[in-house]
Amino acid sequence: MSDTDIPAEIGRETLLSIFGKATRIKLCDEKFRSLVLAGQVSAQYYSPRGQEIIPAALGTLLRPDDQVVTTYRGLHDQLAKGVPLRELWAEYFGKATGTCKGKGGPMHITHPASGLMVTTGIVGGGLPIAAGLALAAQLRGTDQVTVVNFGDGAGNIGAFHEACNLAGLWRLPVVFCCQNNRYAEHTAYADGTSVARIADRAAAYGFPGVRVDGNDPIAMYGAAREAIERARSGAGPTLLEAMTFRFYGHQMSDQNEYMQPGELAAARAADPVIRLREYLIEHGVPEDELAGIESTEKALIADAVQFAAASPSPDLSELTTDVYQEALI
Ligand SMILES: Cc1ncc(C[n+]2csc(CCOP(=O)(O)OP(=O)(O)O)c2C)c(N)n1
Ligand SMILES: [Mg+2]
Repeated sequence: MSDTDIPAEIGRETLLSIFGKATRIKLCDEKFRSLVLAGQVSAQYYSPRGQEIIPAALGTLLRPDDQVVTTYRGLHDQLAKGVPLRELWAEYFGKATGTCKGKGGPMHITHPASGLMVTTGIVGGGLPIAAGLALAAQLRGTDQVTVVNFGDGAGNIGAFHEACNLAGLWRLPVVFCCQNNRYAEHTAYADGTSVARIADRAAAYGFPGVRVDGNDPIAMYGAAREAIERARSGAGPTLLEAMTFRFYGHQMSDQNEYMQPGELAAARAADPVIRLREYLIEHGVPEDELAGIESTEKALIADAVQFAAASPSPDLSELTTDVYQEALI
């Protein structure tokens, strides 16, 4: 086969860009988990391993001035939106050189310069914030798009429904991206959700809902492109339900005993990053080119980890800064 077999609607360069972003996410996740397990970093960490393709596809479509909101399971979304590696790692380490001067940590990454507006630990809390960001863009008359990522469990939170209602009413330029990894903490999707598809809920709010295989880069890219174009053109929101799986449970202490036998092994055997690598090779991309992307990413990550480790912790005097607007104190 040759790269001419890669479907024209995505093309070689876009697929390689998705591979590059997914590789960065996978390698950062592997590095962070190994540092936590070795006791070298102490942090509350929720691995997005297995969910890489969703933000990697979105990230190739979004402009730098578009906006993203994510959750505690957000490393993949932050990296794919382009948060710089050094500042991101420093924030994960709680260092003064981090995106939030070390005062946010992994659960609160914010980097407006790259459009990563909020990371929140409040399940469902990101959706009304994203609706507000989209409303602000609409009022300013820009064509910026806001994407909010959240889990399947968040689809059962009141804030989801309130945000969808207002976004539908005001035709806000927002994409609601539900990363359905089939579990909310230890509760299986069907044990907590009244509908077979979260995407079906969009109909109640008057805009399209689409379920897509979030681990398939070509399908995910196509669905994301349509949703982003809809928002950018002023035609309003989309609820994108991207099906996926998380490889390391809810959090790092998870024993995964609540899952169906064989479910986790099957998901890991279908690793979307490995599958994309194999697809690219089968379609004529030289393995050397992919290995080159991987070794470049490894070197950049090693540099960022070193930078973060060598950076100072925030000074005690920082404790009360950035809490209130200075002029109001
Ligand atoms: C409002 C609120 N309720 C409960 C929690 C505790 N909690 C943290 S993560 C989580 C599960 C959310 O699952 P899902 O939305 O599917 O996201 P995932 O962790 O699978 O990415 C819960 C219940 C919380 N952080 N916030
Ligand atoms: Mg979930």
